[in-house]
Amino acid sequence: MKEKADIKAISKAFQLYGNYVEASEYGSGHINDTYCVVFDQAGNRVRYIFQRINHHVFHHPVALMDNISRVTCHIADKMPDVPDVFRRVLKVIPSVDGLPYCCDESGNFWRVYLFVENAKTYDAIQTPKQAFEAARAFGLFQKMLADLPSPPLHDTIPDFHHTPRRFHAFEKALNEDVSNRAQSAKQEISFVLQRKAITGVLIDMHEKGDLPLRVTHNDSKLNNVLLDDVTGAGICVIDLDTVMPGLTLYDFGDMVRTMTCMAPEDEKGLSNVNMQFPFFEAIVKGYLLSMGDVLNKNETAFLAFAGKLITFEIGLRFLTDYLAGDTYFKIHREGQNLDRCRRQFRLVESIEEQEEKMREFVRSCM
Ligand code: ADP
Ligand code: GN1
Ligand code: MG
Repeated sequence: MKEKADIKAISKAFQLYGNYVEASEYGSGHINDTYCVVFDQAGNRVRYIFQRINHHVFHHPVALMDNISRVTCHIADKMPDVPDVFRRVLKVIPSVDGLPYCCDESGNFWRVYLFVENAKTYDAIQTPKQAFEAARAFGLFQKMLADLPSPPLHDTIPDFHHTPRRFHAFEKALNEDVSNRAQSAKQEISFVLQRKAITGVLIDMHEKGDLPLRVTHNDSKLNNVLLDDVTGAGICVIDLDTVMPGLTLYDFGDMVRTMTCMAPEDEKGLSNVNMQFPFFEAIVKGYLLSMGDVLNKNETAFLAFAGKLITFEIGLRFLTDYLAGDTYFKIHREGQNLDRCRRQFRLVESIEEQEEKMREFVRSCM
């Protein structure tokens, strides 16, 4: 059991004005602990996001926060005259020591952001317009970071999207079968083994020089972008822990996974899980609107494939975690990681059924 956080005490370590009012757990992320924290500033209620960084997942929180400071300042510097700049990029609140984080007595790292008001994240996509906006926003995020000065960002999780290494981790978990669960996931295991050949495609192309490393988000799922409550515009990309050198196709792939199917990530009713073409068209259009003039021809030609691969990869990670006894992703009920895996794999099948048509659509946009 994780210890309960004394948010009021933590708040004293940050440059915050006014009086602490209350804190509540917030959001549905699988990794960090997020709180919405209210302060009273001379009669105004102001909200902040406090996050305890999961240091079992991110082993170097100081380097991670260095990345986030650089990335957020770089983007903010591009919008000097935009009045609502800090609704468009996360604003890190410094600690009283002037650092972008603080460390509590138990060795936990904390950070604080301004709360972006009048916008929200969605756990499941509802309309193609949302998909267009979210994809446009992730594309713009990549574009604004294309000229980030050296040195390269730290790798906060090495080999994060190295699918062959993810496959290897799966094989290890399967061989060890510590929770005796392999029996209950036979179909999913055979699904994975049949698709080993696709795991190396993007990495191999990168190694041959056909896909460049750029600054990418690497966790570009729908609920990591805030959509404006009034206009519906993709206003602010969040969850910047994995922003580091990567392939643009990783980001596009996770958009396909989370923005082309209205079923939630852990949907049990698999008949609801389909890749819906109008949503795919919307994310291609939104993403290319931002990044079309930056991408090389391979980065465009493999958009549909990337959707399949990254959906497969994340499903594989859920399956691995299920086999390993649910040690990585937060779960709220037993079997949730297996349900998550099944939903991703059903989506992979649906993409396989439509892949040629998806590729054709992308070609028509080039
Ligand atoms: P995790 O890494 O655990 O996924 P996130 O950084 O994605 O954590 O935050 C979890 C949720 O908190 C997000 O999905 C979003 O709803 C909300 N959130 C995060 N940062 C902000 C912010 N600055 N303003 C408003 N909401 C936020
Ligand atoms: C995690 O932090 P969150 O919930 O936005 C995970 C992603 C997975 C995603 C699946 C650091 O993202 O890689 O794709 O869950 N983040 C990390 O929903 O592992
Ligand atoms: Mg998140």
